[in-house]
Amino acid sequence: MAAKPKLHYFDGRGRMESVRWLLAAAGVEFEEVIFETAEELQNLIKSGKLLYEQVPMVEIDGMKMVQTRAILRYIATKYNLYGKDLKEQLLIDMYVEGMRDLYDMIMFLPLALPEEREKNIIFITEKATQKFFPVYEKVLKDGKNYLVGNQLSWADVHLLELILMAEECKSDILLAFPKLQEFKARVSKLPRIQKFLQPGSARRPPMDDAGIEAAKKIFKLEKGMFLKYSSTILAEF
Ligand code: GSN
Repeated sequence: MAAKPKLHYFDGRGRMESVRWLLAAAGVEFEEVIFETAEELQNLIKSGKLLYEQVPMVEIDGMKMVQTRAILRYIATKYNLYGKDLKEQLLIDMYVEGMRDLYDMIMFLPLALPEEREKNIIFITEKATQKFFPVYEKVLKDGKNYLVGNQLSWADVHLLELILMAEECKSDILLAFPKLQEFKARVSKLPRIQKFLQPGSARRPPMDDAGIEAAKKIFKLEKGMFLKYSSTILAEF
């Protein structure tokens, strides 16, 4: 039997959470090697196992994979969640890349300066409801159960993860999106996903203050780092 994939990361969502989601949706059991301190991360870097001295890193099929999207694409392809042909793969990429733009804004939100947080939530909510969610609502309007090819793909798994994250920012964010509400209910009931959504799974909760402080120390994140990113985004206003 092939060894279980081994996920190297800290004990939080971050960039690894989508990998956890996709493996769970594929029905693949995995192990996690969690580091808790900057020193442990430095030791992993010193071991030479990280191509860019960065995590997420996933050991799978004898490889040490890095770069989140590359990892996700490999898993999606291997477990038949990446469409049936090149055109379906392109659509999946187009949807996932759009989702990623919104996802990254939400992922960095805990790093916002306290005085910037509300402004960032308003910005994220506007982008979600005016730019991104209408795209997926429209795709699902044609009586489709899934975004691409009428079968579950990486794009669906990522969309559900994103919807749940966006709802943590604003609980009624799907109010004007009936198809996305149906999609959320339907995909949440798929047995593997349902299992992942149960307590006790590898799914991580939103970061609390202690978790944020721990992540800042591990990755030596700068104070106000989010502001640097978001000020570029906010310049669009
Ligand atoms: O998507 C990716 O995996 C890469 N393009 C980015 C990975 C990354 O930025 N990793 C950071 C941690 S933030 N989230 O996971 C990282 O490993 N920083 C450590 C360092 O010393 O740079």
